[in-house]
Formats: sequence, structure tokens, C-alpha cells
Amino acid sequence: MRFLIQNPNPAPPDRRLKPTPRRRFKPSIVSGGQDDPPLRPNAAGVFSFFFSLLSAAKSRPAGFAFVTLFLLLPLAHAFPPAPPHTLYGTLRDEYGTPMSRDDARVVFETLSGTKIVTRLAPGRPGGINYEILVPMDAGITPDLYRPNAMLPSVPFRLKVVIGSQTFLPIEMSGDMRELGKPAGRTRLDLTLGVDSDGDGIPDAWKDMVVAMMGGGLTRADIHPDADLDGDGMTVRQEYIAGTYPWDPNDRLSLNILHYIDGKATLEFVAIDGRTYHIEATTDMVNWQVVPFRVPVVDAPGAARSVYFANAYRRTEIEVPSGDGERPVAYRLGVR
Ligand SMILES: [Ca+2]
Ligand SMILES: [Ca+2]
Repeated sequence: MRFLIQNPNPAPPDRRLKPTPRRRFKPSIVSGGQDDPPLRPNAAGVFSFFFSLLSAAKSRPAGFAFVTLFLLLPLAHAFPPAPPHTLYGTLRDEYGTPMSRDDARVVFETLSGTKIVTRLAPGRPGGINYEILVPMDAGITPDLYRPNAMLPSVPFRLKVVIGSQTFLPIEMSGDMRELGKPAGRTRLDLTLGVDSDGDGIPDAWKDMVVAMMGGGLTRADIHPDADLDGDGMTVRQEYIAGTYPWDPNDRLSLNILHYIDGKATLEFVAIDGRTYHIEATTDMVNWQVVPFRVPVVDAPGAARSVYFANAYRRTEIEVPSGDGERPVAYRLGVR
């Protein structure tokens, strides 16, 4: 980021010529062992957002979820072998880019010493790039096998280990109500880096925006709900989508190239590390995820539900005509 800071009004970096800051992973929380500070929950964004086609309608981001590190479980009612609980979600670096490094591990750790380690597996639906199966006897309950025992809060933490360094995510956002239930699934999205004001957007990313925009702005001006460049996307949306919040010409958009006999050919700019899906509607109220095909990588007749972008490029997709009523609009979702 040195080149950004030296120039108060630099030209936007050209993704084609050099890596953008979001590709530069520079974690700033480094720790290890027993002295790690506790994870700090915040209202970070678990959401996807969309842009509509063939209409002016836009979707709204889903609500944000507060999380807490300590979870209350009312009762122990499982006898071994209870099915494991699954923790899963998106791990992002401090520039918002979902991570896919081979040497990254997500570590689930309890106070009783249970440790479960998983590798990243990017490209799944919903932008999911990690998944951990937590056995119900993993130590998150003091005495799981005593029926009807009242359980105290369940302390645990998630770490991210990259090479020899350990990082604590600044963000754990998700629906924690099901956590601890056998066979349940809980999404916990994680972000690395420092988040001084706890709004879910790392300081490093805000510093990049401040450097690019100049004009005496500070981090405090980079509010998640602000639309700094007037392109219709908020700061938080541009952070998630990987677009530049200082450039009105850089935004998530979906264009229609052809629409013939119910078959749509659409186009958007995919950004590496992001996972995209397409939804369609026939009444502008109910939206359904629809299969599509990416001609440059998919065989004729193939269909997929998500597209994981491994490069920054203009991407054409085909949405086949379905059996029922024809859609009046499509929208693009990204995580
Ligand atoms: Ca914007
Ligand atoms: Ca923008």
C-alpha cells in the first residue's frame, strides 16, 4: 500500500496491471498460545446483495447479526454418538477478499483443549470457504452424557493459522442460536485484521479508501452505510463485492446481452475470490436461485448454481429457459 499513501490523489489502480490491495494479505493481529485476547463480536455483514435486471428493483441486504462468543445451551439431551454440529462460513482477509490459501487453517478450540483444524475449500455455494465438524463430545459441554444437566456458557474460539502465524478473526457474524445442537449447522463468517471501531470493516481496507479519496477524509468518514461515490452501492456492499467505493464506474452490475425464447445471456464483471449466483423472478416478489452456465468453462448443456471467480474478468453467462412462467427479471448475488 505504500504507493497509495504517498499520493493523496492517485489514479485508481489498474487491476490488469498490478495486484490490487485486496489481493495483498497483510494480517495485523498476530498471536498465539494462551495469551490470545478474546474474539471481539460485532455487527459485521453476513449478507449478499443483488442488482436487478429488466427492472429498476433492487434487493436489500439481509439483516446483520450480532454474535457473542459465549453461548448458552439450555439442556444436555444428547447421548453418544450424537451427530456433530457443523460450523461453516466465509473467511476474508483484511481487504475483504475471501481467502483460498492452501496454507491457511481454521482452528476451533475449546477451553478444555479440544482442537479441530480444517483447511480452506473455496468455491462453495454462498461463498463458503471453510467448514468444521464439531463433535458433540468436543468439550463444549462439561458433561454431555448426563441427561438433563444444566449447561453453563460454552466458551470457544476460532483461530486462523497461516503458515507459522496465528490470527484471531475480528468478526464472527452469524446465527448462533443453533450452535451446540447435534446435527445442526451454524454459519460464522470471519474476517482477519484490525477493526478499531467494530463496524465489521477492517482498518486496512478503510485506510486504502482514505488514501485513494484524499480530501482530508479519515477512517471515520468511511461509514459502512455511506455511498461515497454515488453509484448506488454502500461502502459495506462495495467491500463485500470487491469493487472500489471511490469509483462510481466500478460497481456490481448485471447486463443483458440477449433474451431469446426465454433464454437469457447475461454479463457481469467477476472479481477474484468472490462467489456469484443468479436469481430470477416472475412477479418481482418471489426470487428463486436459477441454474446457469458459464460458456468459457462449462460444457454445452451443463448447469451450475454458483460461480467462483478466480480472476478479474468480464464474464458471460447463459440462463436457460425454464419449464414454467418466464422470468421478468434476474439479479446477481455475490459473497
Ligand atoms: Ca458506492
Ligand atoms: Ca464504486
